[in-house]
Amino acid sequence: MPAKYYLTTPLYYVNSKPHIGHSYTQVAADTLARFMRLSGKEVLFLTGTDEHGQKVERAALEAHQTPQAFTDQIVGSFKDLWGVLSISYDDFIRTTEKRHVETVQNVWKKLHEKDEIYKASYKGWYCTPCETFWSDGQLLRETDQTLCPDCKRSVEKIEEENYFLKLSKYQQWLMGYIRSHENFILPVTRRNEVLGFLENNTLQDLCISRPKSRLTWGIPSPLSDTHVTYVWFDALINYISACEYGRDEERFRKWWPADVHIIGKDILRHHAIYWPILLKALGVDLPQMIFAHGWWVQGGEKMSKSRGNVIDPVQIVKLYGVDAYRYFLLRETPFGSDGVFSEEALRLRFNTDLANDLGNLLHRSLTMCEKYFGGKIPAGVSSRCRGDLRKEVDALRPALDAAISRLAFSEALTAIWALINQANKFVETSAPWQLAKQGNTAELEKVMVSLLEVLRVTAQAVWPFMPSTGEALWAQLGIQEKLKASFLRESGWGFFEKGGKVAKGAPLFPRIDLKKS
Ligand code: ME8
Repeated sequence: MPAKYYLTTPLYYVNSKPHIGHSYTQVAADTLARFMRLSGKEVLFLTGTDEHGQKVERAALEAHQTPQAFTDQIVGSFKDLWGVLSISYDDFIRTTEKRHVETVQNVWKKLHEKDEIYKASYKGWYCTPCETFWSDGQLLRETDQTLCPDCKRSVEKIEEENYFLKLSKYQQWLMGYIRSHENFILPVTRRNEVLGFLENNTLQDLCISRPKSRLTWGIPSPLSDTHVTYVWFDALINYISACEYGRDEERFRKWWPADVHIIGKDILRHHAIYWPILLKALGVDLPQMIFAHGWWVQGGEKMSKSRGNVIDPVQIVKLYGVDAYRYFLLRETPFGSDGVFSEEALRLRFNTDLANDLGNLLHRSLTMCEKYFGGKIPAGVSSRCRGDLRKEVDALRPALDAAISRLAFSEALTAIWALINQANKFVETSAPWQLAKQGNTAELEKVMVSLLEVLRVTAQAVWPFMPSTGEALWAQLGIQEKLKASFLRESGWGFFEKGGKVAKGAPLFPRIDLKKS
């Protein structure tokens, strides 16, 4: 039985179309999923949409549509974009689906049976854009306005009868859990942030319902005819409803706990505080890891539709191609940090890393293979090639494993590019053109096969990040077997022992003329 790997993304609100920020989480999750599949694991990659709540209900109203018709339409734009970006998700869950609605209602009942829920009056504030409750002391006060401390927009005063989850009684337990599980919240700055918050604040119990008099677009509470489920309580449960919690014990045991929830740092509190406590109260294991990545910022602010500073990923992909876009997102900024999206920086990376380094290595190697060997890869040579390049190739896989296990995508790409650049230098230092002139065929063969081994391992290593590029490299090397198969070997070196025949194609990344664009 192969080991399993279960990873999730947030469920995105369907109040508007996706932008670069959403695509960032998807590309990272897709890369991780592909890497795990390449490593032989059985993967469940879950994504989807968060469709209930006040924000979506209002957006539907503004569009003069029913919430269901409105959400059906926006879900399409998410799925279309994931298609454009080659996102290989295994399951797409919508919080309006029957499987999810039933699970949420089941969780309500179980928590009630365990005496983890009670009813009380709620007096406080509500931020609709964030779908978050705030107490008096948490708000930002600016002249005559009362603002949400997260998004700095106006909040509404509310007083409602609601149901609450007993969050506060688990505060000490959660602090102990986070302290004793180093990798539970990553990166470490976010872990410290959560611990700092728990050390300096007393947790309030979590309101988990909204009265129907205020909101109808939600999952009905099985405990009351007059309440629907609070949208965050609804949405978080998707991570267990997708693997059939309470519906199919075997499937649930197979996949849960999740190996990683990938989220943006904006929703850290919900995932690192509410979610673990909800699971603890329910008697279900916690996920292995919650990774909160940074934001793409524009004009000093988080990129978001409501701030009007979004960039449409489709336009970028049209100009530069999907693989260059995916590469840029994961290479430019360490995954835990904020980044500034700039086309200028993308063009530079395109010409330098993709066209000059990778494109050139492929082109010159295959050209030489054609020129000196008529495109035939010399057989029986690979095992005789020793030296630095082989050492680098052997070291790449463990380096990638280490980086990817910490979701350090940029570090992983840096390691791959170190190998590519080493190979480019090797061409200069070994000067195959002189070996050819001297008639030193034995040495020329070794140089040639070494370069092709590097390209072969590069094809596999870049595939999770840039699937079409990995496959194009593979095809140009003339390899018949599936790209996946040999990545599992201890050392990939020796692949071309039997020889082969290259199939040089068009350049993968034709340089962009920076003066023209
Ligand atoms: O919060 N930079 O949905 P949402 C990087 N429905 N990532 C960004 C980003 C940016 N500028 N903007 C958005 C919700 N994201 C809830 C989640 S989960 C059970 C419920 C990404 O549509 C990032 O992953 O507001 C962030 O956490 C997510 O989109 C928020 O999406």
